[in-house]
Amino acid sequence: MRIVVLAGGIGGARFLRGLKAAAPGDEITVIGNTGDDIHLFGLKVCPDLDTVMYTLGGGIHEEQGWGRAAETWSVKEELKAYGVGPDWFGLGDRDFATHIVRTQMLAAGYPLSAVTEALCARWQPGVRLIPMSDDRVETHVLIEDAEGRRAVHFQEYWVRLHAEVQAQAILPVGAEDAKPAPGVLEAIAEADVVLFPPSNPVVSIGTILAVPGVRQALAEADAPVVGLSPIVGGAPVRGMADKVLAAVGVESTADAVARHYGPGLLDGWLVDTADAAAVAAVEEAGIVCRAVPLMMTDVDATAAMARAALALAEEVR
Ligand code: GDP
Ligand code: FO1
Ligand code: CA
Repeated sequence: MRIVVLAGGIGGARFLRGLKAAAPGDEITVIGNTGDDIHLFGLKVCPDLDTVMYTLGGGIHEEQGWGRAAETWSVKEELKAYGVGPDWFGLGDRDFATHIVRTQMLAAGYPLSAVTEALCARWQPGVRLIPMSDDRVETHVLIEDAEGRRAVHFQEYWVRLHAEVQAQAILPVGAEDAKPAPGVLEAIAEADVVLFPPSNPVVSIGTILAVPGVRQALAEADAPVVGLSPIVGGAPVRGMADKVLAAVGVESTADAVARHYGPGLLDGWLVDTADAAAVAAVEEAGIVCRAVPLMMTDVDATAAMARAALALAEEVR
């Protein structure tokens, strides 16, 4: 079976680990969000692609969820000694090597999709990981604080400002002129199932959907599209989904997120058992919905979620 997954970082990567366990013989293509990408110290950093690659390749810092295991910070300390910032974004020594290789290959003329494939040759994630686009897309967040009303890079909003200042709008800068990377539309058209993991609906999956052609390809695909709620009991399990959902006028509930995607996109939706009361509202909106445990506490629990998503896909096919 050919399974296509639209993924952000931690939520996407952890789900994929369970999906691989649940569907060992299947071909999994991951379309990764690149809206979190940032240029720092002359280097191109792709947090969500790296989180998927490191998690599935066994190199992730497990507790943190991003960055490398057994990381050291000499380069960061040396940059600080030079007074060269920004100091609010933590790039470790091991992680730096990834960004150096990526930036060098991009400068040599390789597109990001080819660079990602080359990086994955080392990590062997066991899935085909394709960036949503080879073109530069960067999510910015419109905020207003003591310094005035302005747009900041998503990483500045999340990592430096801790999403504490109210987000007024989410701007996927460059998305409207971006083309899907080679293989993205083909993978969707040829998929047997498309899954939305419990990734951020706005700044992860929403950004991928903002690339022209992706949403239409999903709507036209033969494959059923099934999603899993990142909102459990009225709040995100981790991260700032509640803040960015508010910025796009969507309540942080499992059913509001399903209705935000809508029946034109989603055929099926899984909510956590804590949100069983939301099932009726989702089904009223024309999306088949089931309540199952959705906490990714370990690979077994996550594999059970993946099996439930694949079973729902069969049911709605
Ligand atoms: P990010 O790019 O690192 O923010 O990761 P994603 O966009 O892929 O996923 C972020 C979302 O994952 C957040 O909105 C979380 O609520 C959700 N999430 C994280 N862990 C779990 C979990 O165990 N269960 C569910 N249902 N959602 C989770
Ligand atoms: N998240 C943080 O909260 N603080 C950091 O210093 C930080 C550094 C970092 C470096 C590389 C990388 O791939 C991810 C990193 N993240 C960091 C996570 C990153 O901000 C993610 O984009 C968000 O967690 C949302 O996806
Ligand atoms: Ca992300």
